[in-house]
Amino acid sequence: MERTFVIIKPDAVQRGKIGKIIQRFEDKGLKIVALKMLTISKEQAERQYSCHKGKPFYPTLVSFMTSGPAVALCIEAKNAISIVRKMLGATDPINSEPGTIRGDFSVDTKHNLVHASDSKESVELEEAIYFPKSEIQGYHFSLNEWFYSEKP
Ligand code: 3AN
Repeated sequence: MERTFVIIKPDAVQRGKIGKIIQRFEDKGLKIVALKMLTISKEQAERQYSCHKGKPFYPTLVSFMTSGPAVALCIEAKNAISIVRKMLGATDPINSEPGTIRGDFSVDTKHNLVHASDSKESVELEEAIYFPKSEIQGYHFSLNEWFYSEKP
């Protein structure tokens, strides 16, 4: 089973989209295994976006991510990383398809509502910034077998 990490960003919180975004994940059949609201610290944002350090948009990105409360989630499912990235849509809303979260709700790359890890390595790195292992729930999703089979 694969896990991914998601942040509902401060713009989505301010715009009252927390419920709508989480609803999409639940409707898809993804299992939420950790969830919390927090104001991201400068140190957390800098660690998360260390790969963008030095880029022109980096300072704005860090100040935006720390500008107000956000919601962090860990999500588990078969192929969770790719599926959630697809549900988000492209980084630049000019290219994000209608039907995706960014495609439906955003017009600007800086205010694109939601972040999700793009690889197993980034899940490990990002999850550790926001969630101690003790905050990630292991539980059986009783409807799992109606969404997919673990068998080949
Ligand atoms: P994604 O969030 O789709 O993985 P990344 O990792 O390339 O995209 O960028 C991280 C965040 O940095 C984006 N979500 C967006 O908020 C911001 N960002 C990326 N590229 C730009 C850009 N050219 N101008 C402004 N902000 C950007």
